[in-house]
Amino acid sequence: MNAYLASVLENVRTKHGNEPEFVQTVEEVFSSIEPVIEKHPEYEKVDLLGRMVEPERMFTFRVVWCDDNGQWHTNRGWRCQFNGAIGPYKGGLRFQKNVYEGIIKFLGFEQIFKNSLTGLPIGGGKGGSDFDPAGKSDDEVMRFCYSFMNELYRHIGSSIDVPAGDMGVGGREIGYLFGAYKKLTGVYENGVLTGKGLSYGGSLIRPEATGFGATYFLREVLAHGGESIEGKTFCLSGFGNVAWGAALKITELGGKVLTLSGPDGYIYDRDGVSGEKIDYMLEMRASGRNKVKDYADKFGCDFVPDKKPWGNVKADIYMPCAMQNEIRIEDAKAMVSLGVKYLNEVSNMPTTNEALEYLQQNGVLVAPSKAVNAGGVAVSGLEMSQNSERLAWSKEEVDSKLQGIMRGIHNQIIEALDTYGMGYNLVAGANLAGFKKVADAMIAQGIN
Ligand code: 2IT
Repeated sequence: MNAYLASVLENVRTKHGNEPEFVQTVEEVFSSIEPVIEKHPEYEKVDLLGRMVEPERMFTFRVVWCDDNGQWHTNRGWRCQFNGAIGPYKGGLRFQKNVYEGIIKFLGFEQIFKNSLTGLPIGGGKGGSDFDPAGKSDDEVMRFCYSFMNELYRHIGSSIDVPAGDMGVGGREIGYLFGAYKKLTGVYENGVLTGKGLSYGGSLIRPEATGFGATYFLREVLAHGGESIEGKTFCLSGFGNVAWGAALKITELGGKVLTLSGPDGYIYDRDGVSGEKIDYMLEMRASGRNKVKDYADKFGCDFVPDKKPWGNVKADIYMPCAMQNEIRIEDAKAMVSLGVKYLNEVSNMPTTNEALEYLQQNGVLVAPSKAVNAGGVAVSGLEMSQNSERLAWSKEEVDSKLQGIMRGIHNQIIEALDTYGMGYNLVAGANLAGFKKVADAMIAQGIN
């Protein structure tokens, strides 16, 4: 490996040993960008890579809230403003029990390159809390969100940092966060958050965007090999907003979704998840029970407890839509034995680096999450544009822009691979293309 690249990586490993997810994502990006670093020896003198792995700023804050029984609780909140070279920081907020600095940093780092790939002027950021939304009442969620914003409001703005949702943060939470921001600042600045409801500046297609975008990207990948979604079978994990959007678009384009999963296990529906069964995913999510078994009970299909579909169910295409590191080396081996040909990563970093390497070496075509799931943040970028122009685009307009953006990402990847004389390695191409634009902007702006 290039000596400069290796030394920065070694530094990251030493410094962030207690943040394995962050180290993992840096290793993944750095494993691809060697050709561009070799071509640009001037990067070392200005320590471009050392700068890139250090967030511009990151803060931690106390979030105190009161539950319905009058008991007070203290959680921790974070916002990481990782890289603002190409636009205001942009990225979601994750509310989940297991959130800590390493998760926020890994998501923030991924977000830099993902946002760059969209072609829109948005920098990379991420935030969240170790607040556990499971089983909380609406009122409790509202009090938590107001308290969270009580600190966050001083750090964000439509030209500064624009948070959105991620796991545990959906339309309801964004509504409360927006209400709190407006109350605290006295300004109706609707471009300060995205993923808003339609009645106060949200964009059509934003709820569907991540799943739709992932399916549009896959369509480009399949077309590149002369294939299509029609008639293909799919394994999905998760049953949240992202899996819902993907299931809608896959079925519309003639594919068949065989599985969904939850923390309790996975369902295997041989007839395919379609029609009212897709609508039911929203009901299951809204119930707050967080159990995918409810689907099997309602529609009478198989339920396998405590497992994921990976390596257990044969399908043409795997699309993880749940969380990081859900596909590990043993799953990768089982996938290859089953003859799965495509892994279209939807959730952020769903595959461990070891599993990723194994899959690529054994003929599985992997489309990386920073390209595949970029449709979500891209439509957030479109929401920002609509807010700043004080207008609202139709469903058709947003959807056609989203399709254009996903096609554009695939084209950029191909271009980067051509530039460096590489084959159809989507992981490398996405990293090379995403990185180069941010690098150029940082160099152009000098000491930053
Ligand atoms: O991971 C992601 O790209 C998101 N959670 C969406 C971020 C956004 O700003 O819409």
